Amino acid sequence: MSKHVLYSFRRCPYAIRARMALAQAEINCELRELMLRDKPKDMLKHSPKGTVPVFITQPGQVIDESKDVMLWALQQNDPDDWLHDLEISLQLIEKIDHEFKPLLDRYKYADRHPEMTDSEHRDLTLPHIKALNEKLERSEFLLSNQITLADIAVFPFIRQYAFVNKKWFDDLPYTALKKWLQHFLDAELFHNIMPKCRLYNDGFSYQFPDYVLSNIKHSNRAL
Ligand SMILES: N[C@@H](CCC(=O)N[C@@H](CS)C(=O)NCC(=O)O)C(=O)O
Repeated sequence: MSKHVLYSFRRCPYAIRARMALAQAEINCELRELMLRDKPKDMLKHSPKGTVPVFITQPGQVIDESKDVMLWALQQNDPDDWLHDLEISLQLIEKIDHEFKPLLDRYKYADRHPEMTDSEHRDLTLPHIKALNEKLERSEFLLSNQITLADIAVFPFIRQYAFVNKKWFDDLPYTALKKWLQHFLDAELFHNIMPKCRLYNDGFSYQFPDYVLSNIKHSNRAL
């Protein structure tokens, strides 16, 4: 392969955290935007499990877990030392990915889980939200006054959570968490990785992180 390749879906929180780490590390790659209902065949050939993000390094190593893409990127270049307190970051990410995320999905898609009411689903998420807020009352970011991998990995999920019902979220008494979320929503890094993209399956890809559009003229090409 002539350059690194990233298969991504703009709104996916896992893909957002991967793009933020790749941009922070100034890793250049070809970004291939997809729709989850129409995944590129060449992505599935490399990663049959069919989740995004999928990152393929220039020598051809397939990295198809968002946390691993973040780690790979920051191990190449970590200008602001996001990898400090790595063990604690990884523990928090584990908790968010495996405990909070399933509850977030149930809250977001409560109609698919009629065994409980919307507000009962939402109530189950609150201990996690409260715990994050308590951390952020102690320091500016989740682990300290410096950004770590944990902040970048967790932020896209809290963003998703907040926007399920923004009015309700804004009325929560968790001021520290809301301030932290706003910090990342306003960050240049976040804005830089969120442009709307045309689809790889329609023949387009982008130079990342600059988002220069290139027309690749063919879709589903073999890598
Ligand atoms: N553990 C994976 C999870 C990635 C994931 O589940 N991504 C979602 C999109 S947000 C996905 O690709 N789902 C597959 C589908 O809906 O077909 C990671 O961290 O990369």
